[in-house]
Amino acid sequence: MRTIVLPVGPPGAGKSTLVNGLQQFMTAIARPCSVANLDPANENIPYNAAFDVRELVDVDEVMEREALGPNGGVLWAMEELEANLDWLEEKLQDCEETIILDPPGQPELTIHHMALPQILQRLEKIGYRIVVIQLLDSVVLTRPSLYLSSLLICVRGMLHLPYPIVNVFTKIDNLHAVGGADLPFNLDFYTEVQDLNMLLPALEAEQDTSAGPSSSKFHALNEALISLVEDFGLIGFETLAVEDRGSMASLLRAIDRASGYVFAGARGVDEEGRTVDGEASVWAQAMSEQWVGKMDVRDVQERWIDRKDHYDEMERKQWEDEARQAGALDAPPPAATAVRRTGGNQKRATTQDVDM
Ligand SMILES: Nc1nc2c(ncn2[C@@H]2O[C@H](COP(=O)(O)OP(=O)(O)OP(=O)(O)O)[C@@H](O)[C@H]2O)c(=O)[nH]1
Ligand SMILES: [Mg+2]
Repeated sequence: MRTIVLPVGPPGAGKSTLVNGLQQFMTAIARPCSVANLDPANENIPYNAAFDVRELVDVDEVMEREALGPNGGVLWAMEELEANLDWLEEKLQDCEETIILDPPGQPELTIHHMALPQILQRLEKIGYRIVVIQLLDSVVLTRPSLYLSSLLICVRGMLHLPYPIVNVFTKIDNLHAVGGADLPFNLDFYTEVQDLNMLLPALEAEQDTSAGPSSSKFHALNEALISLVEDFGLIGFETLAVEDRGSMASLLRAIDRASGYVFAGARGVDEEGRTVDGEASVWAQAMSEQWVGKMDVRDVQERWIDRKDHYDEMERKQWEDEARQAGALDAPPPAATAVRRTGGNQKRATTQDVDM
């Protein structure tokens, strides 16, 4: 069955970057995919687009004609796309089995505006399987109120776009730089949406600072929101550092699970991950069925938060090594060692339990 993968999320969450990353990654593992731009205001498209909504609608012309601002212009343009679904269907017909779309970031589209749900409904009706990827910048983890509102965005998104969904905290490689080292809980607390009541003291402390003495009225609201999210049973989050191959592989696995895509076999890849028409790349083999693929969130924490500098340095040395093997450098590389750490939910203090 043909699958449409649709990353959604606020402006700047990383949709276009992910679309580009998926195209590069899937090309590297010899898996056919098409990507297309659905954002009429997208001026810098980093990927190779199979089609582009700007062929259908010019947002500047819409703004001028309808006397709209940039936001209204994009929403209007999405309505024009909805009114021209035959155009979209025709374009999709020429695409590969997996199609990744890059939509605009207007929050209205995933909250109450009807163009996107109507478009997806029609595509589902004619046989496409839809998978939504809800992207949120991992900076939201650094403030309890941002984290809670992000959970509400996810819940709202699931109601508006009722398809299999993969929730993702993006830019995890940037989290350390924006305060990730000071999080009161380990990463799995946030990705697995564990006992949210534990957030209450930090939430109230934050509200005391920003809203003053009247903030006590928020107590009941906080509790109600937390119980709403918990009752809804939000399943959890993947993490993504788009330039990290392990992270991309792990996310692609999650997307495949959500879409029911059976990897290999039907893709013309033998047991060794060797494609029918070419040599197997390392990643084609790595992504073959034998590979477990899912990144443990504790490893993600280790890599991107607790020991980021150490791993960055290790990776730099690996690249140096690869460059040397390719004949571009002279001196021998220093030894690199893999590390992994185990532990529970409580925030782990430092790096002492690392196996070196
Ligand atoms: N460090 C880091 N930066 C990222 C990552 N993903 C995206 N970014 C950066 O985040 C910024 C916004 O990314 P985009 O992909 O343009 O975001 P978008 O969701 O498409 O934004 P709109 O199209 O405006 O809605 C860019 O500067 C990206 O380089 C990531 O995994 N790590
Ligand atoms: Mg974009």
